Amino acid sequence: MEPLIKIFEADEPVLEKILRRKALDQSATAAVVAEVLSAVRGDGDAAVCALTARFGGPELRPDQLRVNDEEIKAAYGLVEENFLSSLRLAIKNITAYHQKQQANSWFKTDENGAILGQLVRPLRRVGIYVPGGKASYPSSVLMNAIPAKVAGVREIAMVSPPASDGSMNPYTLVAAAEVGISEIYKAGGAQAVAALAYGTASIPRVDKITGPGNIYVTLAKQQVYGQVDIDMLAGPSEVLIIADETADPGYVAADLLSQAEHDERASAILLTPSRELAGKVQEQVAGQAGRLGRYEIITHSLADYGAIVITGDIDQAFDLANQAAPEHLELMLAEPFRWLFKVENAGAVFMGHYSPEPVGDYLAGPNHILPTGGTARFYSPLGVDAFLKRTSLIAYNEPALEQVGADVINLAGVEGLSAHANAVRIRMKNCSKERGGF
Ligand code: HSO
Ligand code: ZN
Repeated sequence: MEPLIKIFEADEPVLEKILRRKALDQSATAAVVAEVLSAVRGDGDAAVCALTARFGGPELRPDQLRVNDEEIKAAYGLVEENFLSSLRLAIKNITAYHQKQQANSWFKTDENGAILGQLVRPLRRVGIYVPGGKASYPSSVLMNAIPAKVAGVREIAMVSPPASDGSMNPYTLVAAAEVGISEIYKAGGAQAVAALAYGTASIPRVDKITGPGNIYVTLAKQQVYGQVDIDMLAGPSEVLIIADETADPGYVAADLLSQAEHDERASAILLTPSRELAGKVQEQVAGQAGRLGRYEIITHSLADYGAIVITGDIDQAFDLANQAAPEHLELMLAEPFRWLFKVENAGAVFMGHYSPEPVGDYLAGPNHILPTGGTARFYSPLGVDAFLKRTSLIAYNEPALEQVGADVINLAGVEGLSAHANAVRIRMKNCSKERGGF
């Protein structure tokens, strides 16, 4: 029988496919998404409701799209007390972490008295997408909403797909209420993204859409980008572990499995120079997997996107990891801080033997909305900055303008823009205002 997770040598060409997952051809899905977007753009709420029903959701009237206060109150009655206390601990830690990301406006005056500065302002209104159905994650409510709140966003509209009976996941509703979100809509998929981007009678449009979703959601975000801003294009989750012989094979296997259970297309990779560890992890994966609830998903994802790779040394492991640019990078090494300088591309790094990735998924504090599919080469985790924008400030006075006027006029002259030159010349002392500055 094939092992659940295979062992490879670092130079095997097949690894290329696993380490650098290519995006699937999505043109057919993109065409469906484009139709959905244009339907919502044209018909607003009516299209949102019709599409919700067409894709297996409930029959809703436009006035039922928004979750009402009674539904939120009822949700509190459906969740356990220990969920609430764990959620509140997560909110506390995630808020404290993101508060450290707050950026301030600044001003500086130079020797001529010119003041330069940068105003930092929150976006006014954002939309957060929270998956429902098979992947319903209240934790993602916190990870979207808390940085937005810390940034000072005034209006947060949350969308999440309703169950087929029209109800919403109570844990998701309670998580939203706990972080102060009261504007929640029963809408999911590309139609929800379209409503947020273009606006409908019931769902006013937003300035930015954040949060992960399925492929329809991701492609919809891609297509509305420019109309609104988006955070990133998120794909299936990934973990890449670099381990030496000090790692506990049971821990390594458990962490690989914790990521593989997310999705058939999730990826879980171990890079290690220790052949002995590799063999033991392979055994542990087999031993632990059978006891897990999502065994089917795990076997698929490990077969296609799982690997244990024997590297020549730890340096080679870091080279491969930087090429893969994983969403989550775990360093199960004797001295992880000694190796940290090697990390170039990763969404989040988990250090040592007691930082399993799920602790970061839920409540350590950093965001779990992270770049996937190699995009950690250029994207950062979702954070407060995603909900802020900058406005530049220039405040010259007369002596400051005198000082640089000739240089502006020179540069404008080269560009053939005489009106630009004149806007400066007209203000300069040695230049007659009556003559309009020329
Ligand atoms: N590991 C996922 C986030 C998550 N895990 C939510 C559990 N719930 C992507 O970073
Ligand atoms: Zn997770």
